[in-house]
Amino acid sequence: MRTDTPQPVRLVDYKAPDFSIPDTELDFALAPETTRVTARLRMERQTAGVPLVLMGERLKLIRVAIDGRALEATEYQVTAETLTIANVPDAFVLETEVEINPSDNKTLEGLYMSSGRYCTQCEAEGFRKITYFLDRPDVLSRYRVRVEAPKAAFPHLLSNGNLIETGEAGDGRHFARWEDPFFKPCYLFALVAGELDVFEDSFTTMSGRKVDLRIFVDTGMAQRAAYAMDALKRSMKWDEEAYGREYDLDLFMIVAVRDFNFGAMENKGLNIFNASLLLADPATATDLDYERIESVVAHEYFHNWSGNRVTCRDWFQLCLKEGLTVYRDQGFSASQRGEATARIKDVRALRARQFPEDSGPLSHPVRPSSYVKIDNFYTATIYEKGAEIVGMLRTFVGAETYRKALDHYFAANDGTAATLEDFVASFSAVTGKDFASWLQWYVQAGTPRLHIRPEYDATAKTLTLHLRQQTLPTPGQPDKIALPIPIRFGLLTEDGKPMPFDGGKTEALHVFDTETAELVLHDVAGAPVLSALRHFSAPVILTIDEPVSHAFARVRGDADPFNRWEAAQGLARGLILDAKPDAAHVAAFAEALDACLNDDRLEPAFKALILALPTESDLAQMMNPIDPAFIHARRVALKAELSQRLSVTARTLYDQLDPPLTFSPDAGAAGRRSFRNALLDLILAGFAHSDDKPALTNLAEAHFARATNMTDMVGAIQALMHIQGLPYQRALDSFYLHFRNEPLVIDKWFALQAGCPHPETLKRVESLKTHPDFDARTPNRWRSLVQAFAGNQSVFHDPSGEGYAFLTEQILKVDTFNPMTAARLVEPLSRFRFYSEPYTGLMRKALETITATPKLSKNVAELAGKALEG
Ligand code: B3K
Ligand code: ZN
Repeated sequence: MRTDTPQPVRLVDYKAPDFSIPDTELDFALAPETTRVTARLRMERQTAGVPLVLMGERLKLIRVAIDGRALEATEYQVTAETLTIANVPDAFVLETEVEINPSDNKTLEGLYMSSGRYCTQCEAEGFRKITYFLDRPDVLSRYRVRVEAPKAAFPHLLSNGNLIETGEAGDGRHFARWEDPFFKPCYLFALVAGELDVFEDSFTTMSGRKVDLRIFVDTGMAQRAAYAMDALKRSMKWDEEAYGREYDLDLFMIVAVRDFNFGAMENKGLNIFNASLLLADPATATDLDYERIESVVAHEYFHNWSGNRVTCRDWFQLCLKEGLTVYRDQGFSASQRGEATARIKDVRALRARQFPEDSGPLSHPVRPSSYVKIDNFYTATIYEKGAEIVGMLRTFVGAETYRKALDHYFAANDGTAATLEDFVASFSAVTGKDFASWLQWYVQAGTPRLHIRPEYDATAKTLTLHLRQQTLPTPGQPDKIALPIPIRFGLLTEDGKPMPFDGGKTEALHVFDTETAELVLHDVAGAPVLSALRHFSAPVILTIDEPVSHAFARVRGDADPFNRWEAAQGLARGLILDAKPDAAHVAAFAEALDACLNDDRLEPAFKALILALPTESDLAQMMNPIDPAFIHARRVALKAELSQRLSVTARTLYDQLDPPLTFSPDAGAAGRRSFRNALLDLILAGFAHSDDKPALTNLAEAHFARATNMTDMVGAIQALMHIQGLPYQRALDSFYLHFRNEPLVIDKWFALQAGCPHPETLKRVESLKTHPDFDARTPNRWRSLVQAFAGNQSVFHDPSGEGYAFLTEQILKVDTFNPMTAARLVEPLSRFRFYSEPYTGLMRKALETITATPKLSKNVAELAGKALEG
């Protein structure tokens, strides 16, 4: 076990900065191993009598001067993480010159090289790897940047803001000067230099200003940026209409890079993207890729206001920008792709990632109170639960008031580093109400459980809803309080028709904010079916005391499509987790699905969603202790049974859905493809019990052979997973041969195999790690194998423990050079206490192996340590 446990940073210790830096001038003389960075910082003292302490890591200090006077070595002190100057005036210019080595920087933080280009990643604390600075988000500065590099190899020299000047610098070198007129924290600084192709367009803002839009990509790939550009223009328009937010510079640039620790980054005027979230064409990108590109392009663009113009006072307020921006991008996606399906997908993601996090040892509030490495807190809780809180506030105040509150927030905090209190205060300002209880959603960790017991009184024609909420203790928070839970609800008859209440209402909203309460509804003509938490109006775990027939009624006809889907998921969960489910219920469930599949009023995208059974990790959350093998076997069995019962419908609909000749990435066409692939998967799920296996094999192979886009290819390979053996292998080999020069597609090839829920996968993954195309130093490639494997429940949780050993080995390997990426994969081991034996003991052992490793990074040590503490 490590003994040098690093001290956590605590929210209660927050102190405003001792110095401000109104102006920052940076000069980069780029060289792969010896880049020189000269910084001239105009600084002003804010606290009397304190030394100047700047952050800096992995920097070779060449010189330091104050107001033009070079300091003697005795006048300053350098440690591995700081530069301290004991005596500085109240206002001065600090000049430092440092040397850094971008080509040796495999952490992919600070300035590093990717495919022969320079690029940067500064959020959260990467700027300190570029130069000495007050690397904290509440130090806002105006940047002027000069970049110089050899012209032939680095024709494009990019940074934030507006391009002021370019010119020759002698010896085949050239330079560019950039100026960003907006004050920004250093985490939004960016620089890119290299050879790139550019896809150009423009956008005219609502006030008539023309903005040049440029997306820079690998040479030869410009056309693959067309969809991202289209998404960008739609995002710009939507943000003007939905939030009144206009873009503020004359130029907006995006650069796609291959080596990136996560999805994308919102640097002011110069977003940097992981190429996997930017490049798309039908042959190489799936519909899911298109959907993600659209949402991430929007997300990073929306940050220009929620994050850049109004930034965070400290990293504890991270969800101020992330939760709000996720909420904004979800609104955009819903507007482009349909409210109901977008909501279902968002909730599915919330449940898959945030709910488990919030019930395990890594549970933390949306505003954490302490951290060791802030990189570990870019979590589903901060992003997705943070977005849910914004959504609840909007549900509570209504759309119009929400818009006023947001207008108020942006106006009141523009150009500042704000807090969650500032955000919530805007709701008070426009409503005159107190929002203190809502702030508790940011402070209290854990997913509230909401229980409803409906009680009908036939004489009084009333329905009483007995409400109860409870949040279980989480690490460091043993006692919980009641939170305001907005419950949107309606009533139905047993055959799924709306049933009015309270003088003719069909839907109402109740904010439940005590531990227990009773809500009485009047004028209820007969015993109703309750449809509660419509549109998933709060991020809680809902249980209703009701007969199973009520869930069937909701599947048949709930006016709220979310609850229709939700009811089907609930029924499926019950049927899977019950070792001997009632045969009549299985038959009724199949019939209910059959009716949905044949209902022409429902969108194909919705049908695909209702057909997808809850995932194994979703089911695991309902089982105590978790037995992954049981869950897998039961889920396979139910799917096989549904395949058999729905075979005629599935085959008829599949045949009717022949793909059109031309490809369109729009939501309608994508929905039809996803439905057709879901039907194929359902048909093939009956393979093991089929008496015509050759026919099913032909069907899947034909789907593969005729696929004209990546979505159908992936759909075919997934269908072939039910068959395994030669047909599966032939498809994989042909896929590899066809795409071997397309790194993003080869990532999919690795991920598909690692995600295959077949026991053979364990062996396959072991051999893939020695495949010539596997490279642990490229995060995309590493994740495609390791993350996909760790998410493959039945295989990862092999009772031999080999899956855990594989993950442990990979985490430790990557931790030696890229701790941020390695730490992201500790989570699958963290919930070991919830599993049955032998899993629980083997997972604990894997964590102990990790924590016992010498020279473990702070990132991995923090998470593995917390997981073991429980
Ligand atoms: N703000 C970045 C995430 C930075 C992660 C740093 N470890 C992208 C985003 O959420 O928009
Ligand atoms: Zn973000």
